[in-house]
Amino acid sequence: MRITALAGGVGGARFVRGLRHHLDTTGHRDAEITVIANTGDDITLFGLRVCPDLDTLLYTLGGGIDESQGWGRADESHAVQGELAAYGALPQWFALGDRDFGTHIVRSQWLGQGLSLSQVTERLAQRWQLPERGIRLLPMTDTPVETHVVVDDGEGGERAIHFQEWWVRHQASLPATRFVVAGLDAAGPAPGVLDAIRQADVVVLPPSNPVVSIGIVLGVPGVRDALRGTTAPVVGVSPLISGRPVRGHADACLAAIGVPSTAEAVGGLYEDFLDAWLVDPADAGTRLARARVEAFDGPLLMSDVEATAGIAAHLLRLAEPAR
Ligand code: GDP
Ligand code: FO1
Ligand code: CA
Repeated sequence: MRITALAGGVGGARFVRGLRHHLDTTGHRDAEITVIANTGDDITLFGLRVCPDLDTLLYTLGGGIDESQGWGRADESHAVQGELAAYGALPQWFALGDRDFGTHIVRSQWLGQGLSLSQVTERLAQRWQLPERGIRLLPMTDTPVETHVVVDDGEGGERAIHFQEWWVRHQASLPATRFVVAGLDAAGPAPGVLDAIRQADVVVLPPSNPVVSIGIVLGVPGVRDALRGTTAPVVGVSPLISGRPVRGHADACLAAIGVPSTAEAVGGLYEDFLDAWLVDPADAGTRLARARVEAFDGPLLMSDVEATAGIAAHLLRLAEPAR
């Protein structure tokens, strides 16, 4: 079985880890998961290319994640960041740990040698033994793209800031009027991305941020058409419960694009290709025009790997009738 997932960072990574666990414990070790990751979060800091969602996927699926934080490395130290601060090097609002720095240094070195982001990601994934675990990690595109947030400057004008500055430094508290993804129009899908959607047996949408994770992947030219055209059922998990994100600021992102913060409205963003939508029991009243909606038989929370595997199992069952 070939399963393709579109993913952001923490929500996407935790879901794929649970999906892998479900497959491995139900006699489907040979099932292959291809993850198409958002790269709109990427940023160049201190001359190094940082890819937060790809790294969260690498560390979570490879066993090196800081579990409580959800991003960054376990057993992390911050000596380099301390040195940078002593020199007054900016920015200081983005926490980069020493182990994590290793990833950014080697990635930047390989990109500088002319490797594509896909090739670099393949090398990083080997270190984390993703292929051995039946997981292929693809960036959505090899073209550098960066999500920017247009915010009110408080004097009747607008300015655009990098998504990370809005999310991390300002905690999404500056009212956003829109998102602009620099480079996306001219970006092509990375090698393997469209085939992974077209040739999948099931396409899954983890409970990733609908605007700045899944929404960005959908903006890569060709991706949305591939989802509309694939013969595979496309099934998704709501990232909202009772109108609130489980973590992060998806509500602020939805407000910026004029979409209500509800499981129903988020499912509606995918209506042109979605076949089934899994929601929390609190959102059992959700209705979508085309997609089948089911409520999970417990809280839709990825509280641990076992609980997440249960959510993944339910989602795969939703894909079955159409398969
Ligand atoms: P990010 O890139 O690190 O922000 O991660 P993603 O975009 O992959 O996922 C973020 C989304 O995951 C947020 O909108 C959360 O509401 C959602 N999320 C996180 N944990 C859970 C959970 O346990 N259950 C559900 N249903 N959604 C979750
Ligand atoms: N998130 C934060 O809230 N604060 C940070 O300082 C921070 C640093 C960071 C460093 C590397 C990395 O891979 C991720 C990091 N994140 C941090 C998480 C991440 O940037 C955001 O949560 C997501 O990009 C939002 O989708
Ligand atoms: Ca992200």
